[in-house]
Order: sequence, then C-alpha cells, then structure tokens
Amino acid sequence: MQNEIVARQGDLLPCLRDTGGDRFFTLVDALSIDTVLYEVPILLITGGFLYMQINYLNEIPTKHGRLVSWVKEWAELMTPEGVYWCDGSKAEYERLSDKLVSGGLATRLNPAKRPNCLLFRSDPSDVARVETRTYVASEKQEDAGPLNNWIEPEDLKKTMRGLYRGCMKGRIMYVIPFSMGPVGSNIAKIGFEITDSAYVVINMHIMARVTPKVYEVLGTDGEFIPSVHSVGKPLAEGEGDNGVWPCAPVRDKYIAHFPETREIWSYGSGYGGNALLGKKCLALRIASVQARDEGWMAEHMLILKLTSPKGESRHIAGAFPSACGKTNLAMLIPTIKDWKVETVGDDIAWMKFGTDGRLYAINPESGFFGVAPGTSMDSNPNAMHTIAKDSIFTNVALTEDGDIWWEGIGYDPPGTLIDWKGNKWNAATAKEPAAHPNARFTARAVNCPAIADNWEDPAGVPIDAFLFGGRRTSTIPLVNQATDWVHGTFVGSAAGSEITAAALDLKMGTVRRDPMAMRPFIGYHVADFLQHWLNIGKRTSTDKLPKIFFVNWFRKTKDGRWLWPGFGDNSRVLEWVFRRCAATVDAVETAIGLLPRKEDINIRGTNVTNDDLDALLSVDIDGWKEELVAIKESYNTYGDRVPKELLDQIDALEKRLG
Ligand SMILES: [Mn+2]
Repeated sequence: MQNEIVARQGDLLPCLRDTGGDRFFTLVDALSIDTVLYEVPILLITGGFLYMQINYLNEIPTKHGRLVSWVKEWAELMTPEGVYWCDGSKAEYERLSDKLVSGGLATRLNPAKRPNCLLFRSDPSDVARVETRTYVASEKQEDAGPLNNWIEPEDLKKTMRGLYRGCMKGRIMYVIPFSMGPVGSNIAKIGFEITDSAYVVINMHIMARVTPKVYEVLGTDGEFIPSVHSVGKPLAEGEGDNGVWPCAPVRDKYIAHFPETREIWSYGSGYGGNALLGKKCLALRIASVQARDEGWMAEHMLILKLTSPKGESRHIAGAFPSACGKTNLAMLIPTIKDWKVETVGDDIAWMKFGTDGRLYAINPESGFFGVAPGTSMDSNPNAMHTIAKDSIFTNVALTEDGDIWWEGIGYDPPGTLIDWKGNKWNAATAKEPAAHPNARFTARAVNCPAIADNWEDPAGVPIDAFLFGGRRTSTIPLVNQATDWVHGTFVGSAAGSEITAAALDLKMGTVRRDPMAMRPFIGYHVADFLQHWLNIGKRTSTDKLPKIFFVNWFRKTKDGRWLWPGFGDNSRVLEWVFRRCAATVDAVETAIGLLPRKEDINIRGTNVTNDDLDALLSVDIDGWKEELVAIKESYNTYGDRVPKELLDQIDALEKRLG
C-alpha cells in the first residue's frame, strides 16, 4: 500500500492520505476490533513524519464509493480516535447510553418511574437553535433572500474547515445512516450524519430511521444528503469531558447549509436543531430547496387524522410558529363526542402529488422533539403517555426520586429538585425556573397512544386541509377559510405570532411575521418560496388541492380574558374544517374570507358565551386595516421578488375592507 504524506510533524493537520484500495489498515494489526474501540490513538510518528491512519472501529457496511470516501475525507480532516459506523440497533443505543452515563454526561432516571430514560443538562450557552449563527450559503447572496444569514460558500467552507481541522481529537467519529420517512418510500430521503456526539447518535435513533436498510436503498451509487456535525471541543491527551456538555463558544458556532450542493455543515453546538441534522437542516432547509426544484413541498407542519362519529376520516396539515401548541394540536383529545384525532406527525410534512392529483404527506421523522415546559396531563395527555418510557430529557429538572419535573407539568415540585443547571432548587426560594423554558423531550412516535395506524404508510396520507395559525390576541378570527389557493397562500404568507419569550431580542407583544411558519427554515429566498406555493396550486385541479384555513386559539377580550378555551376544545373548530371539506356546511362570505355561521360552531359544554362567539367570528374592519399595513411592511422587507399575484391580494383585500 502506498501512502501520500500531506502534512508534516507539527502541522495542525497531521494525516496520511491512503491511496490504496477501499479498505484501510488498523493501527495495531495485532489488536482485535473490540480492544481498539475507544482506546487507540491514531497518530503514529515515523521517521520524522506524523502519520494519521484512519482507524475503523467496525466493518465499513457499504460498497458505496462516494459515501466511503466522504467519510474518509472528513476523518482525515477531523482526526478522530476512530470511525464507527452506526447500525441503529438497540444494543448500540444501550452501549452509548451506558457510556454517556458513566462519563457523567447523562443521568439514568429511576427505572421504576421512568424506564429506559436519560436526563442531560446542556451547557447554559447551548440551549436552543441559534438563528444568528445559521447560514444559507447559496452561491449568490440574492438566492438566500432577506430572512437568511449568508456567507459566500467557499469563504464559509474555508472558515469552517479551519474549525473542523483536528476538532474530533480524542473523540469517536460516528457515521449515522438514516432515512427521513419510511425506508424506501418514494417521498423519503436518505441522509448520513457524521458526528462526534453520542448524545446526537441516540437522539437520532429516536428522531430518524437509523438502520442499515438504507444501504439497500442506496446501492453503490444512490443519492444521500451528506451532513457533518461536530460539537467543536477536541480533547487533549488524557482529557475527558468530566461530565461537562461539550460545545464551542457561540462565536464559533456555525449551522451552515449549502443549497446547491445539498450539504449541511454544523459546528460547535450539541443541541437539538443545531445538531440533529435530519430535522430542521435536512427536512426543512435543504428539503425545501429540493422540493422547489422537484415540484413538491417540505413544510413546517403537523399532520393529523381526524375521524368523525360516522367513521369518515380527513387528514389535516397545520403550520404554526413556535409556542403555538403544534404538538398539542397533533395529539389533541377532542371534547366533542365520538370525534377522534390521531397523530401522523407533529413538526414536519413532506408532500408529493399522487397519480390522482392530490397531495400526499409523510412525516419524515420517527419521534417527537417537544418542548417540555407546559406539557401536562391537561395540555397534552398523549404526550405525557408518550414520554412515560424510552425517552431522552434535556434541561428539565430532576426530582429526589429520579424522575423529571418542569414548570407547567401540572403538579407542584415534589421536594428539592436539581435544576437544569445542576444546582439544588427549592420552589420557595427559587429565583429562576427549574427547567429551561426550551427544555425538551425526545420521544418515540410508536410510544404515542394517539399515533395513527397509517402514520408510516410509504405512500403518505392524502391531505384535505391546511391550517395556518399564530398567537394573536386581537383581530384574527377563530377560523377563516381562504376563498381559493392563491388567497390561502396570501393568508399563510401573512401569518404572524405575538412574541411571548422575553429572551428573543424582540419587543414582547409585537407580531413577528412568519410566512407559513417557515421563517427560520426556508433554504432559499422567501419570495421564491411564496412563488413555489403559487406554482404548486397550478399543478392540479382546484378541487384536488387542500382547502386552506387560518385559525387563532388565542383571542382575548380587552380586559385580558381568553375568549376561547383551546386545547381539546379546538376539536370544535376542526369539526367545522372537516364539514367544509365534506361540503356539509355553508360559510359566510366576508371581506377577509369565509367565516363560520355562529350556529355551526358547537359550543355546548364550554363556557364560551354567545357574545364571545360573536367576537371570535366577527370582522374587525379597523383591526384589519392595521393588519394590512403590517402585512405590506413585511412584504416590503422581502424585496422586489414578491409574486404579483400576492401583491394583487393586498390590493383586493384593501378594496374589500373599504
Ligand atoms: Mn418546529
């Protein structure tokens, strides 16, 4: 075997390029794979040169040439202790869990109370997606649009390669094969994630289909989306994490997307959407670009199956910004008799046209990465059942008896807790919440009692209706049906939600415009995204397109009382949506869209009064005039690529409001 030396001793990149066949020698031939695992350094000094040999800890499970050389290239740059190809097995999950527990990074919860569950505490600087460090590095800046951060792709790659160089020193490089969507579905996509985080591996086990079956679909030359991740914390000789969540400082974090080449490069964060690259990075930002190019849709939408007392079913997909109860809606338990809601997905929908001209949706994920605080037996009993076992909790509080607790869990904290920062916490003396407001559970979809029987149908489920929504305390009615697809696209493009978390650098109570709830997730120009929506509407006949509704559970009276009970009672609105799809109920044509007749919203058994319902279903002309000004302002920030058809919608609405 011949080797090409590409770095000298003392260089930051010690490596040896292997120009031999597709197998690589291990460092110490005499050692078996098992003893090499996690132990043997990969640097070898010979004759004054520093060699790096890629130390494969297990068999390379594929003959896919591009895949193998992609992994090899990154291993050479990142210089891990060894490369391990994940298989997604239960044994692997358990082995990595044990490693995380023994390394002090995870706490195993009381198996009698919370079987097969782990608790992690992240670094206080690494608790959420970091939009300011998230980039869409398209070749041209104008293609990233005004809502994305942009750096010239080669510049960004140069900077990031500098950070990646040697970044896995002292760590294992895991190669995760995964399918977003049921393996082999024609809507699904295959991805590979390289990561040095065992936390990421076990979370991916839950959130995506991690299985060697993807190699069968992939063959020797199939397409995959290459996704690279490092926590950005190389270890010095003999150094360990010592129970401290590894990550890089915020200024070094990059969550980068290269839309033309369909690549994802993430560095410096170990948390959620920054690190579990199948989710927001692949299934939304990169997939939205593919969907635009290939004529389908990748949307930030829950998918639910709604069944009437007569046993008829309709499928509804809904886009809501963060903190608007998407997971709760996806798992809702109706308060109206004999109606049933089942969950297909709670966050992302991929939709393609079927041969019948209708849109069919799959949930590309296989788990829920939900916000824990506020989740309770009142707000979402199905979620509480889902997280009863086999779950990962991040940044929640720990009870004395080894269980979890968070604000809004529905009962008082039992005794002294350990808060998300690892400190003792007492309700009486506490100044800060015990759980981080963005604390999360990672839970398996199959453990959800409300999971729909057809949730893994590779053909997807036919979508009858889209819902858009936001948290709006005034103006926006309880439910409003768009008159047609173009109007619906306009309504979705103007979606917004009031800011609730003071942590965001935005004024509380102001409305943040969030077109289709995709603001942080569109992998290209927002105006082109809106054009794509219009194009989709032209690809089939009107009667086959989903009907579009805008809902608002969050209306208040002037003195601050909620007008609508929400949660399970939202089924009363879903019933109207169902009946509109089935054409069994009329609507009132108004200036803003099609509103329910008062008598068609069932409020029996609620404390909603007739006056409340009047307020919820009226058109507030003055409020809408203000709304129109705000919509125009948001459109102005999208530049001159906003489709004319949508600008015409503004004019038409203005005229109708008088
Ligand atoms: Mn989401």
